[in-house]
Amino acid sequence: MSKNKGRFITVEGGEGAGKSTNLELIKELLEAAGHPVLFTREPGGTPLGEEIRTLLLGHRDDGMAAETELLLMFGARAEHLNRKIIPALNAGTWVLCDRFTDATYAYQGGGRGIAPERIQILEQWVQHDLRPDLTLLLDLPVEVGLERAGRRSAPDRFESEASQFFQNVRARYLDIAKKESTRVKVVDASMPLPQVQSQIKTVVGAFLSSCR
Ligand code: T5A
Repeated sequence: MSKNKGRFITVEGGEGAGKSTNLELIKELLEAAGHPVLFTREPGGTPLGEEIRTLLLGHRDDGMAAETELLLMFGARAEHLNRKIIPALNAGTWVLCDRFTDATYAYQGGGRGIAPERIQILEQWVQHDLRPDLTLLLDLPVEVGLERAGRRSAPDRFESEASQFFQNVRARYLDIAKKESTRVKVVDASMPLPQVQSQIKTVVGAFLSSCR
């Protein structure tokens, strides 16, 4: 990416990994280094994307086909990229996004069993060559994350899945991190918050240094 363009940073992890808790810290670290930051999330981030999010997360008596779920994720993403993310990056703003396409590989791929090759086709179609510059993967045992998430709010449609679904999600995330270790940095999110935040500061600090 050219020097005058913004950088694209994503935060990923299973349920209750602490993304919301730590996003503000990451934003502060980037801003302290002098970068304008746009904070956004997926699914969602635009008015239409937020409507799609409501459809995706809401409980449905008649369920939802895995393919529908996948296409809705990319529908929201196309809107988000075209209307918000790409214009911001082109204007030199750094974009900090709560989840992105790694979540699709993890949840719709690992969790629902859709072949990664099919996700890849949509990724290329919707994103072209755009990929995050840095991804922080907040990793923790499934039971710990679900217990934390359960303390916070009633389970949405994804959080209502069985434990094996989340084991598969976690395994796929870790697989991505292994294959793309330059971009994806794993943070041990099972630790107490000060230790998690110290790891995040190290990762973000190293990334900022590499951008100078
Ligand atoms: N999805 C998304 C897909 O299936 N495919 C896709 O392509 C995309 C983009 C919504 C859902 O969409 C799915 C995945 C998701 O199921 P979401 O709302 O971003 O995505 O996801 P959630 O995981 O539901 O987000 P949560 O808000 O539940 O979890 P967070 O943000 O990771 O966790 P957070 O910060 O709210 O923390 C949970 C609790 O733990 C405490 C916090 O205080 C809070 O109470 N906590 C800690 N406690 C102890 N020690 C620590 N270190 C702690 N850190 C946080």
